[in-house]
Amino acid sequence: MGYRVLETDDIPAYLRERGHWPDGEEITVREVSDGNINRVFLASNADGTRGLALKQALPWVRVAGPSWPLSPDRADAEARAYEQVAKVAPDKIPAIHGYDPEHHALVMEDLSDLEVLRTALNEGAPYGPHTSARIGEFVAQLTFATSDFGMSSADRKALLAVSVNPELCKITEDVVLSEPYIEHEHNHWHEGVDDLASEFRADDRLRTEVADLRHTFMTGAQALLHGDLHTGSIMVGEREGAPVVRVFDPEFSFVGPIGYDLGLYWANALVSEERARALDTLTDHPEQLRLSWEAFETEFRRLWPARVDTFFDDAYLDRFLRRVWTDAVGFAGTEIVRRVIGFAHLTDLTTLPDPVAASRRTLLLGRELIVRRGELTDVAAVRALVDPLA
Ligand code: SR1
Ligand code: MG
Repeated sequence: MGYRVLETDDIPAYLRERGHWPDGEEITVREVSDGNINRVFLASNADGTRGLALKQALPWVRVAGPSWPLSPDRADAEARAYEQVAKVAPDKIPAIHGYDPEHHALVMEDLSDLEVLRTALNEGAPYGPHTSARIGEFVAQLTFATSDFGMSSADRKALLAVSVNPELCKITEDVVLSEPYIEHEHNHWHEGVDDLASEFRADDRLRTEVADLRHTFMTGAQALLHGDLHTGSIMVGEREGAPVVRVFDPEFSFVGPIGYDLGLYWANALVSEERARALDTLTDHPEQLRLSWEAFETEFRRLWPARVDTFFDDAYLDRFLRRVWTDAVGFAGTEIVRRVIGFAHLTDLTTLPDPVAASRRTLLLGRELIVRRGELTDVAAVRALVDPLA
């Protein structure tokens, strides 16, 4: 394996050795691994006044085990992404205390006073007053700074070179952007959507549109992305009476099309909407598209006058943002589809007493977003699509 995989009992000594914890103070550690890929531990002292999170990359996909090997170097991509975000949006990520490339381990702020956005939404909570606006700003701040608008041409080429993340990009190219549309052993689905899964695999128009989005993902090197910006990569809560939003887990980060980050957020909001409809609870989810897009666009336009290359004129900005929008709508569709008939499903749907009706609506919505993205030119058009599917 080439490096030490840390177990719960190893963490206290590891944190002390690396200077993250004072000698002599007791440490309690618990494993809280929840995502598909890595392990996460939380360490705290006896009275809870000190806490840290440690995330380590295993040499395989955690939920699949050694049968799905994956280089732990992905942790380097995550550490690099945090470094970039820290320059432009430090208030929207956890504080990073150190990265250990030898053990592929990140030590960072313990966010356990906050809640994973997906968990909160699944419990019927609202998004919180500024969550989607912060997410839109996050995407604008990170992507403007790392685009050809925010960096010199030479600096951008250097960023592109160090930010390649081939293994994790390949996972997205496979599990998000092709496997759900072909026969593949990774795919699984509820028998209640059997017919739709077959239809999607036989739908040539859908396949060509997904191929187009996939190629945009592979070639559209617009800016550094988070790369996996779903509601399980966002923590929300309150500190000192003020709302707090933190984005984490940027291990899929690479230089790609900006619409991918927005699209993932939108897709997960729209899946939450289907859950809410099934349970007859809050349905403020489609509104999150408007809130995040408006914040993204406002922030990107605010930053625009500082662009380093003024050959890009204001009319080009309008065109660029329209492209980002259309890409985002299409990528939202692909994220929705893969979460129902691909490898990694969402608890939003799987924990419903009867997931079939919501899953069917979700799949149909995903297909519409993909194939009709060119005509869905604003939030109202997407909203209008959500309702008639009821
Ligand atoms: C094999 S990894 C499956 C999914 O988990 C991650 O969170 C990404 O969303 C990836 O697509
Ligand atoms: Mg993740």
